[in-house]
Amino acid sequence: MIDMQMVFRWFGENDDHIPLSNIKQIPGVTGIVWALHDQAPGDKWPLDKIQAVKTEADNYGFNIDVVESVNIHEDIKLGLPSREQYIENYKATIKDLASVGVKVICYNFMPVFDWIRTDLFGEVGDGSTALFYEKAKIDAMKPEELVANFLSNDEFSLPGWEPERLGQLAELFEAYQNVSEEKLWDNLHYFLEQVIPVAEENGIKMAIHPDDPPWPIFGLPRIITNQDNIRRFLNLVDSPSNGLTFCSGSLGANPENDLISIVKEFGERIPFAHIRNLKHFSNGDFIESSHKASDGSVDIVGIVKAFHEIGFTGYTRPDHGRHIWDEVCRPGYGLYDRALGIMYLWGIWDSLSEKVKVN
Ligand code: DNO
Ligand code: MN
Repeated sequence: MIDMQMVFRWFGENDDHIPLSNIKQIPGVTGIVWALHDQAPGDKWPLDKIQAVKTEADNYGFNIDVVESVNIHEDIKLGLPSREQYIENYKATIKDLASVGVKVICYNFMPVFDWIRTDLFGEVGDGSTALFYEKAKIDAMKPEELVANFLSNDEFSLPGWEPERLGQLAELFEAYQNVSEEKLWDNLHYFLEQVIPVAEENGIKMAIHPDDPPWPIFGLPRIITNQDNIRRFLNLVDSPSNGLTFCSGSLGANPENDLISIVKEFGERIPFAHIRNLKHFSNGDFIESSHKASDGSVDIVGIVKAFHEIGFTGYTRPDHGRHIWDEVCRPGYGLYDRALGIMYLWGIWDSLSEKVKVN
């Protein structure tokens, strides 16, 4: 049988404290998940920079099959006339990525903010820290305060939190006044109708990442939030190139989401999976916990079993980890806990496989 393919997010030579030589020592990792993090959303990615990442990865025998993310310009999400140029740039980037062998492009369609937490270093309870979401704090907070908190973490850049873009917060919020949930669906549909045929022609699977967390915040609509909405999304353009990044942590932040049922229903349309755990509290807070099922509220074992059962051969990454063993790292993206997570995922996976290949 063909296994799932384990990949590891890497922020690039200049921006990641983890060298590829270390990633090479994590068992079973065959590729890096990458992006050109210095490109603003909407830019066409320069081909020479794309090729440079490919060359670096080649030096370590890693594939570069998965890109996370090519971010979507706000004008596309807003449905402004200026979206046309940004969509053209997106198509050109898809073609160039395909030219170096990229197979999957992860992206999201969340207005203004990407992932949201209140504390990047919440106490897990075992002496480690992790990304934490405090409901009451968000409910009482102004978006400006959240941005100030996030951007004061200046040692490492945070994915999806570009200071230049978030400097225009008031204008962005103003522009979204006219964008209801239904309007956001329309704008997503418009984008997909233009981009998916280009993805198809170039052998690329687009894989939308669910909203994290999966509910509206600060009055901004969020639509990739649950099983019904994922079904609606996949039907907007019914093509294998229009897929889902399954993220157990994002979807699992809402205890009402049945994650195993989501894997079973949409398995064929999931080219890429993020598998991680988190722990819910009764007041609506949650903290990211170790991957071990009993450390959190997400049935990681059941999820891996479901993927195994459907014969999943797509790409998987451990997504975020805790900050352990005094590692100084980008929040959520340390080496140690993500490596532990990978070994847990492999342990479950191999124990389900009838015949494990030994050397
Ligand atoms: C954060 C990530 C997100 C994710 C994007 C995908 O750690 O999970 O920034 O990459 O939402 O587009
Ligand atoms: Mn994720």
